Amino acid sequence: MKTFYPPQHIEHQPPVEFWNGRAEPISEVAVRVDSILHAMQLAGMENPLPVTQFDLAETRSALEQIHSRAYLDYLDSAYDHWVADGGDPQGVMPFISPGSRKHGLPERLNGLARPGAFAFDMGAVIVPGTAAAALASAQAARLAALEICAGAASAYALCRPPGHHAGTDFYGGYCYLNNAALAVETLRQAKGGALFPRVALLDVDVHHGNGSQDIFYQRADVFTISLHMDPAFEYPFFAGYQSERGSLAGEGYNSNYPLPLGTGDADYLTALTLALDEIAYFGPAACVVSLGVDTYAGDPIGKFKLSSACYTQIGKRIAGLGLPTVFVQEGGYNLEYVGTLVTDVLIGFEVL
Ligand code: OKP
Ligand code: ZN
Repeated sequence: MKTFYPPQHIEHQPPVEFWNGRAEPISEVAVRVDSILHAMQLAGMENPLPVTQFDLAETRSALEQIHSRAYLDYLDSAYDHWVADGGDPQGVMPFISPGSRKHGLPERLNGLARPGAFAFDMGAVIVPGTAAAALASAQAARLAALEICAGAASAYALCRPPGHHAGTDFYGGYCYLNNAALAVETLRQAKGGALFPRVALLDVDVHHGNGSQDIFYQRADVFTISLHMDPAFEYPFFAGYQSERGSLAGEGYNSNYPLPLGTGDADYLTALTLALDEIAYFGPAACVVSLGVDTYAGDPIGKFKLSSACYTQIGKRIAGLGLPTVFVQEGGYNLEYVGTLVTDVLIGFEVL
């Protein structure tokens, strides 16, 4: 399958994140991409295509279908405003939140305060290269989706930074632009909506895809479904519960599978099978997979216990849907194994 990746990701290397009140080194590091590229090469997969020149205006207008303009403008200018108003040049991070939301946003918001209007945590630091990297990462997902529109059975976007925690107008958890949502929306827009009238977005990252859920929460044409660590115990805490089923027209078109910390292969695959049954019942014409491999037992931040043998199975079962599928990279932080776990899923899918 064709693979797209954004070489610009290398300019995005935030120095630190805050977690539990402590400054910690960031798990979402640039060498994750090298691990994946290396494993793909070892597995003899098609050469990944770098996303270099693309039409920024076109990508921006596609992104406006899933993010608010105010948020996209913020992301573009956050670093400059932050530094101009006295913020630490190491990177942009919220240190104040609006508290009461009764007054809307002020007309002119100080560059130091702006992050508080959009960031939901202190884990997605903005450095000078972040906006361009996020844009190229989103473009990789868009190109993978366009492959499917052109008739391919599958495509893979090796996205960095990841995207599933980015919502309509919020960001966090290493995510700035929602790459998978952009892939979904690209499929939906193809041929005036006629090519893929319904699309499923399956999120197998160990963390709940709160951004993806937010973007499609009121829509019936996109079924969002996520398997993840029970948010009562783990990040992102505020969303990912079973009771979140979608609202208005989207009621019934969001489905969450919070699973206990320590979940292993058997219980995971059982839940995945239920999720795939729900997707089949929805009857989509295509599927986008938010592919996180931080479910692995050896992952430094995920708290599931999947064995490395499970990933081929995951790929095979997803292939069982028989749908054109876009894989979009999310998490996976074991630098030694992230590459093979990802290629196991992709190869499992291809050689069903
Ligand atoms: C992003 B993705 C531990 C930091 C944990 C929050 C998790 C962000 C996950 N040192 N940071 O993989 O869903
Ligand atoms: Zn994750």
